[in-house]
Amino acid sequence: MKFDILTIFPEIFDAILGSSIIGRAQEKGLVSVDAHNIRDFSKDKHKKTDDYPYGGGNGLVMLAQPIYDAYRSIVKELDYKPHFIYMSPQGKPLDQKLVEDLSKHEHIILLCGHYEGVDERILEELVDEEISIGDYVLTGGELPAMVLVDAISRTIPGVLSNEESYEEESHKDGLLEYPQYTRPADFMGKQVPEVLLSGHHANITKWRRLQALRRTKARRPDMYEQLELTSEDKKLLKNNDDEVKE
Ligand code: 4FD
Repeated sequence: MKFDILTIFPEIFDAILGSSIIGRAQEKGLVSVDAHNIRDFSKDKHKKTDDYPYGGGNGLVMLAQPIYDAYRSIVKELDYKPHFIYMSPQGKPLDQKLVEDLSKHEHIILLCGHYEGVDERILEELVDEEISIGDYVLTGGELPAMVLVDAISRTIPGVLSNEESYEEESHKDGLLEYPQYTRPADFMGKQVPEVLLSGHHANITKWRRLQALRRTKARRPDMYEQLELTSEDKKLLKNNDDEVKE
């Protein structure tokens, strides 16, 4: 998976994505992340990348020309068109399903906007998809781009080790994760649930499923509504509806 990022702050990508799991994935050749400085493509003597909006108003708008030339420098030697994504609060909300769909692309270009956004003509000409990481506004699209790179990269086979595995985790089957415990069995007088120490694997599986169902119902009623409960799930909930805590 190849990511090319168009940004006015390329340094912050090297610092964050160069370390830890994504850094290791880059060394293994499973992922490559290249950040390109839009400012390098400015034709202005002051290397300007933005200007006042036509029609007036607050803030600045990013110029089309440096973004377009940065884009051309990436695609000029390619015989295909990479998937072009613009990170913006106006975009389609990101979820795990969208992450998995995006991971099917071999090559993604991410545009990070600033100020009041980007000249609309760039969006019409280049953008395949506008994506938002949530309903809040940040000072730039760089953090959202990093979120997207991280979320996509960890779905690529070989990026996560067995210990970190992508199987059986939050949002995979539309359920939140069950609670986890590790040593010691007693922490400040609080005990690990007995069933987890029992060694009875069928009971442990049932307990975890019940916890995941309850937690999803309590914290994410929107997700719970979308679930198709199996007859096993219904039995589990019915047999335990006396001891609800959450
Ligand atoms: N919620 C997000 C993306 C970008 C951003 C920007 C227009 C502001 C939040 C275009 C206005 C980009 C998000 C930069 N803030 N800020 O994904």
